[in-house]
Amino acid sequence: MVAISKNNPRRVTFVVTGLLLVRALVIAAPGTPIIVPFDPDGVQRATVILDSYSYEPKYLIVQAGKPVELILKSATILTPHNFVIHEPAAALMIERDVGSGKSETVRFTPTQPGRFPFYCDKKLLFFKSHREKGMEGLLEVRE
Ligand SMILES: [Cu+2]
Repeated sequence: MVAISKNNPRRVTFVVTGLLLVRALVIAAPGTPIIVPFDPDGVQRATVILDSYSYEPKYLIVQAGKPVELILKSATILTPHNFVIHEPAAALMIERDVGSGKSETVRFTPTQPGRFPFYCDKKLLFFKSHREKGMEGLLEVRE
């Protein structure tokens, strides 16, 4: 009989492969898309909850050429997070820190249609970044 220990390399490989598969599925299907509604002032406004390590909602759809306002609310007690979109080709450059328990508001007007990832690039020492732990989402800009 073969004893199964946590250090069994085949078992570890199996678990790692499984985790990579789950991660691939999560990225392919980033959750139910939320079409960000227009407020009477003409701004597409949504609240996004930042937690360790997630955004909720994590898939936002907005219209190009109209202002967007995202209220970023931290649900954490200790861990600071941020909200980053780094898309220079689409003139979409956002980087906002959100302290634990704090709220921040970002405003921007996306001009180019496309699908742009947003993520938290915080990272503690040699640990994985928050993005690598799953803290990312998708902004889809439609014409
Ligand atoms: Cu974070």
